[in-house]
Amino acid sequence: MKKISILLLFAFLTMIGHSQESYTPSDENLKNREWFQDAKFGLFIHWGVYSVMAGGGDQGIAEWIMNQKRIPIEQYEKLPSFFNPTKFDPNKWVATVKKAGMKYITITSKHHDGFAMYDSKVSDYNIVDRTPYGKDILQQLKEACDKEGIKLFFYYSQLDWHHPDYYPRGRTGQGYTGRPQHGDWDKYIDYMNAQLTELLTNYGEVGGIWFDGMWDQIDANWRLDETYSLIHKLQPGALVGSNHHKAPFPGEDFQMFERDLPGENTMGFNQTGTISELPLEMCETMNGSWGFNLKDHNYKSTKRLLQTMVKAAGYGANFLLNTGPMPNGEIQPENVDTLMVMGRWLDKYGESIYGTRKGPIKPLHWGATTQKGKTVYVHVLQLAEDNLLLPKLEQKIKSITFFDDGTKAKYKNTEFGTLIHLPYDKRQEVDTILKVEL
Ligand code: JFZ
Repeated sequence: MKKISILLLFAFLTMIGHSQESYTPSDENLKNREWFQDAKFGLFIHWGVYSVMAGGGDQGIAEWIMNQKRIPIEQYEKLPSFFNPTKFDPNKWVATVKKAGMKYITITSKHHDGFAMYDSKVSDYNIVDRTPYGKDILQQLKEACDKEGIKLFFYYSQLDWHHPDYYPRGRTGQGYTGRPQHGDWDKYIDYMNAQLTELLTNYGEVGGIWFDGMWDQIDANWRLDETYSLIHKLQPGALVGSNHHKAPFPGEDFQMFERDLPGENTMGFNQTGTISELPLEMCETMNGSWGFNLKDHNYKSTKRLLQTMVKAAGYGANFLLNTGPMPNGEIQPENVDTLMVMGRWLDKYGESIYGTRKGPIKPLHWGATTQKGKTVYVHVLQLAEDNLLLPKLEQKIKSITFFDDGTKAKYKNTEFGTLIHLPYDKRQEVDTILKVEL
């Protein structure tokens, strides 16, 4: 009997332990990568018990409030008892997402504060056990998503300011939490893998896992191999990505960029200039906060957000746009307005975004290009002159038309490229799109 169980254990370990260095994505995974690249636009949702604090009157704080205000665990643990989102309506969220032209949702299952927004059995620090609301948010959202064909991804923070075994501690969660100055790191990783197992077994087919927090101590023994193998074993189709701000590690299925276009580093996060061959995704906030912040009214214009989405598409990257729902469970009306404007734009111009890949010309100061088959979409976002010099394409141009009215554009081929005439009365405020047939 003992021998058999040891054998089984060994078989299990070798099964999950095989190195991600030699990871070959399953057919399903490859198919989902194509779906992901076609989808282009998703909603990022930062929602947790921190939403109750609404930033605490500080413009720059939201889901980080525990750490930034140095709130000890003992006090922070009161927040769940105030979390009662009576107006949460997952069908309404999903309807908004659909109207916005988004194809998927990525929601925080557990952020750095360690609080699980779902019915976790490996810890009672979760929404069902600790809030008056008492219901599993993820499960309700998944059901609403399934009805409407929206994919659901789970954000999961590897960094944890609550779990005592997250020790040694990293750059954050130090000194104020009231945790003992010792802990068993491996026990923490086991706990994390157990939570991931829940997320990948209790909610049907999951779009993928969006990791964050490794940057807290990048050199720790995260046992990534084991975690990534576990995910790929439980759901071979699920896409794994991580916000570690480095070139992708083996076992990851997409590469992400935080608040910057691929290759850019205006925020100081994306130290790697590497743009991998994997599917790409850029995440961005509508104001300056991820979680709900009562005082942050620094909303980006819809023009700016649409142009960022177009530029991202020009790099072949998805645009994951964030909202931080309010503690009552509703999405901020200002954010809904923004999403509706974007959705209307996509209703009209979606052909030039969905299902495309990066165009033959890398995004430049004037705009970006996307491509589908033999059609190149030239997105002119800003141009003072009434002529655009489109750098030389490898293939011969058959025709150039304005997307809006289908009329032919005048152009001539020069030794530097194609000079396209763009009269001012043909120009659009957000994006003047030309269809170039090859
Ligand atoms: C991370 C989270 O900390 C943040 O709360 C949010 O979820 C965002 C999408 O991802 O953002 C980071 C990650 C790393 C740093 C800063 C913000 N960093 O290394 O300084």
